[in-house]
Amino acid sequence: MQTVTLKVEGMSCEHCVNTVEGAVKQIGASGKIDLNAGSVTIQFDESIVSLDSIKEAIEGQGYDVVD
Ligand SMILES: [Cu+2]
Repeated sequence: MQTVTLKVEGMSCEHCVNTVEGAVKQIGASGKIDLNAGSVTIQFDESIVSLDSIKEAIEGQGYDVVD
């Protein structure tokens, strides 16, 4: 299990939290969002899902993954 914290721009409210968490969950990872920090801490199993696909899932919802 890997844990990675990503900076994500554009999250501003509880709706964003649900959207991003849902997108991450849908591809088999779990994400915890810190709105104040603008970050998402992701836990995932590399054999199931790649970090790239997690970033794509978040960006697919209209948010920018900065790093
Ligand atoms: Cu929002």
